[in-house]
Amino acid sequence: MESIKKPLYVGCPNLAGRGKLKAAIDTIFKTRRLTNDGPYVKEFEKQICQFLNVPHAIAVCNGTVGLQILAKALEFEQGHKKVVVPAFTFPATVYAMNWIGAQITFADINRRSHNIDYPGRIDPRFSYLPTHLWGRPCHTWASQKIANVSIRPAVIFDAAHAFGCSLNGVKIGSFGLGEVFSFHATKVVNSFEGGVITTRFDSIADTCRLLRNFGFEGYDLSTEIGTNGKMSEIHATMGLCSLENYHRYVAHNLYNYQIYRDNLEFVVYRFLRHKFENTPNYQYVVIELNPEVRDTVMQALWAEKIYARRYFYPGVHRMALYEPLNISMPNTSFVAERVLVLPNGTTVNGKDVQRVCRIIRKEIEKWRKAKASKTNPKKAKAKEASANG
Ligand code: T4K
Repeated sequence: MESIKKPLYVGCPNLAGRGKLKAAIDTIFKTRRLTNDGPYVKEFEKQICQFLNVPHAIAVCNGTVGLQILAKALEFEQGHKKVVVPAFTFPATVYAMNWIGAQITFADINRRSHNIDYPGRIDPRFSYLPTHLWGRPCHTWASQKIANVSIRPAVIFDAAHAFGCSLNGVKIGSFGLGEVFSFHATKVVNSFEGGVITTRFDSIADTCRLLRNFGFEGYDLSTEIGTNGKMSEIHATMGLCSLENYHRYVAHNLYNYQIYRDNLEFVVYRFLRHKFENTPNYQYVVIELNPEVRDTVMQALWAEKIYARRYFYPGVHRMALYEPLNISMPNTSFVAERVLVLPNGTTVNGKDVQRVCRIIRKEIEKWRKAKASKTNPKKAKAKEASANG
């Protein structure tokens, strides 16, 4: 029976800990401590440090502002540096850099990893901001040992998708000069809205804390042109409830991912796999389809209220701001024409996944048959006749 159509979304929020959240709201009402580095934010930061095994976590109002603060702390906006960003990412990666006045240089991605390749020798005139797309680590970038804070060119990571993921046993969060996670509603851990900057370096953490709060040192003296990037107490409370349930969320995601993989791996153009040893969070289930059929599959899913997404079509270099530059990113275009992200998370169960897979398989089968009958109509007819007995 496929008549009851429960809508399925990519990124429907994982929710848990309602009782705890209510109790925390009572405390917040009692103490009237709503924001400005309050006790829930401090506790959230402490737990993130423990979870990611990183010495500094600076909670912020969202991932985009987190990227701006971290890049500003490293002076990416100074004219002498250009920042290299992937063309295939959520626009926030790139816009955050533009917003602070950094000069953008797009890099194309690798078709297999969907991340930007390490160029072998990095150019001292640039800073670099790779994204760990879909939570899959930027392997070689992250493996570069950065021993001290004065190392340039600066490499920081957009880790918005990668909370809890690791590379060769090291949790993402301590690579490069710093990394930024998103706790947006759609992420594996959410704080309604929110994000966190993590770094191994004391001086970077200190500057980020200053920039997060208008540059204030103490009550009166502001020493940096900062912004308001603070996380509120209620957001931190939600983050704590989410974090407590992280392993349950990931187990649920993994269960669904395996059903997707069993049903689709040999049907679709490509099923993006995660390396189990990199402790993925499985929040994003990503397939690639032949461009002739990708949008047809998506439409068939949407007709059944299954809101699969073409993230991050058509690539940031094709967004209105950059379109006139006519930049060619062949791998980004190749992948953007094929990718479809499928619903996952705690609101999606195994039966839902089976339903999604059935629709995808059916549409692909239809497309293959139509194609075969176009190229060799006689053979296709004979095949159909023998299949029908
Ligand atoms: N870097 C990367 C690589 C990122 O992917 C992102 C954010 C960032 C940086 C920036 O981090 P933040 O500043 O956001 O912390 C969504 C999110 O808004 C965005 O945070 C996220 N990436 C991006 C991948 O996805 P949309 O415009 O696609 O979201 P939307 O509203 O269509 O939501 C997706 C689906 O989730 C909907 O179909 C319904 C469901 N949903 C969504 C929300 C917000 C719910 O069921 N409930 C909800 O409250 O951008």
